[in-house]
Amino acid sequence: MKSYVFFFVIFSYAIINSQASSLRLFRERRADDPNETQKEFWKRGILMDIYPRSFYDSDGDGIGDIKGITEKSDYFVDLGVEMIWLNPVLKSPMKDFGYDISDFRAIDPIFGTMEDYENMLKEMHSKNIKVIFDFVPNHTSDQHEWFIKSVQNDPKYKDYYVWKDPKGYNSTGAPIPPNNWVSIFRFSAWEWSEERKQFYLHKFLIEQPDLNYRNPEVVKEMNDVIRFWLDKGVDGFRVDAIQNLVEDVSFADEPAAANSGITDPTLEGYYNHIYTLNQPETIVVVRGWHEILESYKDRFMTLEIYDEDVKVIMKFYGNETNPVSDFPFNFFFINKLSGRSDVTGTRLKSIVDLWLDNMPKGKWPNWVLGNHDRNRVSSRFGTDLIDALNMLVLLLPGTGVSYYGEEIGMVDAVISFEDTQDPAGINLGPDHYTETSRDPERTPMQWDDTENAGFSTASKTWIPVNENYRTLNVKAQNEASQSHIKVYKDLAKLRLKKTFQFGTIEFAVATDEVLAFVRSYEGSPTYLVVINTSAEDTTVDVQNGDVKLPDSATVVIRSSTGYQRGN
Ligand SMILES: *[C@@H]1O[C@H](CO)[C@@H](O)[C@H](O)[C@H]1NC(C)=O
Ligand SMILES: *[C@@H]1O[C@H](CO)[C@@H](O)[C@H](O)[C@H]1NC(C)=O
Ligand SMILES: *[C@@H]1O[C@H](CO)[C@@H](O)[C@H](O)[C@H]1NC(C)=O
Ligand SMILES: *[C@@H]1O[C@H](CO)[C@@H](O)[C@H](O)[C@H]1NC(C)=O
Ligand SMILES: CC(=O)N[C@H]1CO[C@H](CO)[C@@H](O)[C@@H]1O
Ligand SMILES: [Ca+2]
Ligand SMILES: [Ca+2]
Repeated sequence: MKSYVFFFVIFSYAIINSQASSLRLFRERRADDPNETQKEFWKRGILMDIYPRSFYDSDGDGIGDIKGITEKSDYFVDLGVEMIWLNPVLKSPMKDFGYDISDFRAIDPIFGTMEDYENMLKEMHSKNIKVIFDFVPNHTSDQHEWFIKSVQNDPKYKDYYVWKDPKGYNSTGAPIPPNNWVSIFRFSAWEWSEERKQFYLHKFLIEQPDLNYRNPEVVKEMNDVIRFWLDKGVDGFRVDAIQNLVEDVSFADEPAAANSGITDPTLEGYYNHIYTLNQPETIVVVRGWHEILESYKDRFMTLEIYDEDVKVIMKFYGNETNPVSDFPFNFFFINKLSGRSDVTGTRLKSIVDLWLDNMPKGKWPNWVLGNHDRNRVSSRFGTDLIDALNMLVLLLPGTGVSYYGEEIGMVDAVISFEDTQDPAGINLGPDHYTETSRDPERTPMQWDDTENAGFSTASKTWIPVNENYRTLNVKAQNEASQSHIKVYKDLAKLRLKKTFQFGTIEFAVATDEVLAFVRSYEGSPTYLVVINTSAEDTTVDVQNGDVKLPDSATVVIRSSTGYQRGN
């Protein structure tokens, strides 16, 4: 395959005429920070999503753990990553790998103990690394004490979950679910409880009953969980699956989606989820959580929320007087780019514009390329684009978000059905599991070329290590003269400069072949970022675009792949 070249150029102290036409932040110069250092840590750093099962196994049982993450704290320092977000490590029967929580205040023994967690916090904080906690409010495990008591109709807990009577009984006397809602993991979202003689709602697995946020007691319980972890010293929350939080009170059937192309009504994608997704009440609950955070010093909250409509997402920022979160994750690079051919300068620019033009005044953007639910960036867009896409998310104005392993360009592994662990894959059976299984992007971190990629000393890891680890690993890339990890580290350093922290963005060129943008900040060097999205050799005149540029410049970073024609 041919490779791409990505120039990254600095113009010494050049002042570029601002073409800013919009009044939005980042379209124009900011003068509100006399000390020129970000007050909020979450604006400064890179946020890295760490999948604890796969990061580092400290005790040789084949599963990554909290001590393992602590042992690797220097890795984050070396990379320049200042915030880590751990996927859930709480007590769980692990039907959905920690997203089914049976105790919101206890660490699962697979991952370690509360003491391990506290030690990790201490260690990370001593190295100026913030720890973001994964808060999973949409449901609990069916093994949670609240659910067990709810099934028994315990007066305190009976309305903690979403219970409904059957619509009726069929001719053989079996109860019929209250409506046609389906689970994200397929089939009815309602499960019958023989004991209580009612159905409960589960938007995910049967073992993950949905909490009832219309019950003020539930809201209070979850607020207490948030306070518990803030008191422990976590620096913030990434809140899981916000879109599923509250359901419409009508409990009406959902209509089929127009043009979904899906004909199987047991599948989630068949429906238009007008009664189960992003209901207006959700925002009220989320705002309540943010208020709790505000009563602590220096904490952060981001939301996992999916919606096609940018306006729906933007509501989750709130406004200057009524914040809802620090930012909802920006998944548009994920949702609007389905493969290599979608990655063009024009498309990338339109996605950046979509966010910046719709973001409420005074808010802070963020950029996400991948996470534990999405195929690896290399596998979606091509291994040659890794450096370019890391440049994009780390050098645009705002917080850059990375999934562990993207700094070395890890790729999806091929996992057999027998080795598959993810219920989202297993539920579809051996013929279709690859369509939804999230295991390929969750394989162990590739540290070096020793057994199990240096991840674990076990004879078998919880999912197989990607076979390419012998050549693709941290050690090899640190030793190479040029590599993805080296580019990543350089980018991490560069993004701390004033120009990237506070500067404006202007697009110099956006064509099918190239995206070039300029970051500038008065009194600081101006930078030009040029990303080659072409499949062929292309000549581009960056000075002929919309931004006036000086005649000479110096290359400060370029991609590790591709040709090296001069400086
Ligand atoms: C700038 O930083 C100094 C030292 O930290 C602090 O005392 C001062 O209040 C800051 N000024 C502003 C305007 O934030
Ligand atoms: C009644 O419902 C049960 C459980 O869903 C199902 O197994 C059975 O086939 C249904 N019977 C009829 C006659 O629809
Ligand atoms: C901010 O949001 C609150 C709550 O939605 C609303 O009442 C208020 O009018 C908004 N303020 C502005 C300036 O838009
Ligand atoms: C852009 O990438 C293509 C595809 O790999 C390559 O052929 C071309 O030489 C690159 N152009 C530049 C200017 O690096
Ligand atoms: C978007 C989404 O589904 N997020 C999470 C919500 O909870 C389920 C079940 O626990 C997880 O599997 C998802 O990753
Ligand atoms: Ca372990
Ligand atoms: Ca719900």
